[in-house]
Amino acid sequence: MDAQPAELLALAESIAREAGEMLRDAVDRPREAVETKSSATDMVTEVDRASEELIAARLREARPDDGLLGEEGASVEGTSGYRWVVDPIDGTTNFLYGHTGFAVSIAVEHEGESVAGAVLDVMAGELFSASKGGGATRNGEPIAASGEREVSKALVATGFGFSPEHRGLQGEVVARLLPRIRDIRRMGAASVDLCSLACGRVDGYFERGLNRWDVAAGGLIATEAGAILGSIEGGPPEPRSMVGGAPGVFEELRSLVAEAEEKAEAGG
Ligand code: LIP
Repeated sequence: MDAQPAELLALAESIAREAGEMLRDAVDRPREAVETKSSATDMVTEVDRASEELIAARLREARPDDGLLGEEGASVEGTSGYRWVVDPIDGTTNFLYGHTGFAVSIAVEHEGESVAGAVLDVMAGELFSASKGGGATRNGEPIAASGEREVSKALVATGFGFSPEHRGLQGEVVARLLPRIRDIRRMGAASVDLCSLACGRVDGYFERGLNRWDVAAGGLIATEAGAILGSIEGGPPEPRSMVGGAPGVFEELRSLVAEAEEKAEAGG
């Protein structure tokens, strides 16, 4: 059944708040990883699973014909043309260590494109939201990407994958970029990085090796706030190759990242 983006967004926000309350309670209790996934440092907790179960149950109640893709295994085909894409805790390592900067990320796609999304930065109490064509907000107030126009003054967020063999190269890319930009921020959750880009807390962002659930909501929020997103190679953004920037720095930053990767891979 067709739905207005505003209705879908309200549902995403409401469920993100409820899941966020669960996480806020859980962060004050003993936490432990119950399983690792792609590597020994790619961890999952019972709270990741409980959060995804809660979100899936609320979505099933409200939109039983929609599809669902969740990081921790939730998967429903659906028949409505809408699919919900969920990261029940984005920044699981932050959550496990009691760091700030973990989030609930809930997006809904229509025919493969995000049409509404909400990211709740739990410890900051900041709910970032956007609907396609409707702009982006933080706690209901409009947000916009920064006006920075000089890459040398750009504050850039990034993240690293879990596979040891890739992390060395990713570290080399950062080392090559550092003299060319203001500074790097590694905050630990792609959705929070993208929302930071959306509200001008960073001027740029890049990362390789993400998944759809990491970027489905934050990517919409960033573009609705006026940021530009693309792939490091120069095409449209994709989870495996993501770069974003304020309009004044995007293309130069993308080019710098691509150049740094090429030199790092060549051992130059
Ligand atoms: C995280 C991403 C982050 C990346 C981390 C991790 P998770 O997702 O959001 O950008 O750098 O390594 O993959 O695993 O916490 O949901």
